[in-house]
Amino acid sequence: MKILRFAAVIVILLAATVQVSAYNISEDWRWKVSSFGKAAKRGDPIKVSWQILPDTLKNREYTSNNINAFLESKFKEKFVDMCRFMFGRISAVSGLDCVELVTPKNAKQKADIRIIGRDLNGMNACSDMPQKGGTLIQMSTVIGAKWDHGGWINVTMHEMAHSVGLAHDRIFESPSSKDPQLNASIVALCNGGGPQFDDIYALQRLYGDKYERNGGNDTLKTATDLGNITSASKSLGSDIADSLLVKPNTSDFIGIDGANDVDFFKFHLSSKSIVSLSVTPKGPSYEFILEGEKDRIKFDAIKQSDLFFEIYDSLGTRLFHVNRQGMGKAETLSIDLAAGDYFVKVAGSKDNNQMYRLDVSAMMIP
Ligand SMILES: [Ca+2]
Ligand SMILES: [Ca+2]
Ligand SMILES: [Ca+2]
Ligand SMILES: [Zn+2]
Repeated sequence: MKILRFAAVIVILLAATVQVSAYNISEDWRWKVSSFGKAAKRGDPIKVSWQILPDTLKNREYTSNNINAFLESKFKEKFVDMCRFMFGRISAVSGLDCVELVTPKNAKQKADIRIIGRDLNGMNACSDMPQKGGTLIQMSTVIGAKWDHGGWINVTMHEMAHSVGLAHDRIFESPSSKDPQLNASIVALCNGGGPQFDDIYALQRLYGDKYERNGGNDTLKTATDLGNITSASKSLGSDIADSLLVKPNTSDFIGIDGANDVDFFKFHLSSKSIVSLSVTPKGPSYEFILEGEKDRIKFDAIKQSDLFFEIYDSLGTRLFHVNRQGMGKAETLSIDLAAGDYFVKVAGSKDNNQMYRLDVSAMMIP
């Protein structure tokens, strides 16, 4: 992990507005335009492409790129696998869909996120924040020659996080806090781990949860379908834990990403039932320091926005409005419903990202 200490360098100055939240992101550092289209508002999903830029393609003012030649002599396959893993994880846990640009040999097309290698004059690695025209992740093939594969993974994953809009903060009581010099929580446990809680939280604030893709679930008509509900509880958001640590095989993370997000879910009852619903704010609490600041800030992920939910029938008539509890507390409801289709709407009170878990189950009434 020591290598990361020196890798915490980004090209764009972090002088923009800093937010008091347990991550360091800004509206200005979001992918708003890519080769696939536009994301008008914060919380909108977007697709971006990435590639390890062929050595024959130069980029911007940099005349050299030797990443492929360098990797051939080191661990090319493993490196490509790691890039796929990391961008795959970002895509699995947020509305940002990162797809690999695969081009025929000698093609000149460039991806939105491009990884190159060159001599960085003493710097280990750096990345731009998201910007129109593409983002460059630059790895030093001179210093990198001394690293093992683990070192490369750490540094590259960290820069990848920058390339999608995450900046530095420093978290306490977290796996990354073992190294007090590690002034970057992004992708804390990089050794094969991928994005951690605060990374995912930030990614969803910028690009929404994965259900915001393909038109999203902000309306009754586009509700996320939960299918037929039985006595076996159906849950969404089941991977959001009380810990900052996120395992690489988990992807069930949802949230109300701010004032312009509501989440609609549709469910079906095949017979008259007692239906139990709950919406529970989820996530850990911890302390962090923003880059360049001194004061610790307390962050409680379950107290970011007071959630409520509503039930609608198949015609869109509101049947119940449930908001008995305040910030940080679960809302629950148990009701008799006839067979048919229903909708649940989840929303929050503040323009903050509030991750939550939704549980729905039904007991048939004989
Ligand atoms: Ca959402
Ligand atoms: Ca939504
Ligand atoms: Ca509430
Ligand atoms: Zn960095």
